[in-house]
Amino acid sequence: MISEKLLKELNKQINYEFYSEYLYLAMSAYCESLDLEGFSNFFKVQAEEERFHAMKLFDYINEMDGRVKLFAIDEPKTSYNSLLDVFEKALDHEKFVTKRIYTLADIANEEKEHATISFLKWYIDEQVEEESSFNKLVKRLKMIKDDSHGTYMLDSELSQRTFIPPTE
Ligand code: OFO
Repeated sequence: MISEKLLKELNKQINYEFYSEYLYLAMSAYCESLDLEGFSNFFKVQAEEERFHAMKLFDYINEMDGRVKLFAIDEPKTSYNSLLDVFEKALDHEKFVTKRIYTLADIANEEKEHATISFLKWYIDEQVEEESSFNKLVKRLKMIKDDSHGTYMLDSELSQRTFIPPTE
């Protein structure tokens, strides 16, 4: 059984993950508005990943005999100044989520809640990957700047991304 304090934060995290799904769908729609289908695809797949993160928490709370609470999802930002702006905002968002996961891990540690400490390890590792992936794309977009050829090359690369549900 998870403590009330930890349960409250885990439920809040479900909301943050669904918000992330929404935010990345908004970013996908922005890229679509620029006719950049590869970038749009990248964010659609990212949104699917976020849904997976939310549902993994949902299932964990149920498994631990806790009560899942779903809160209203905030409206995501829908307009951006450029592709670089989108990716910089996405990277900032991932840094925020990493801090949230660390807060959860701190509470689980304080409460010596070993099952949740073990469960959160997956999210800690996942955040390393998420930040790294956005960081690399921010750097590439800075190199590309206004070069349309470079933009279309990256668009074509990102069109190949598919959602593969993690097995563990
Ligand atoms: Fe759920 O990792 Fe991104 O936000």
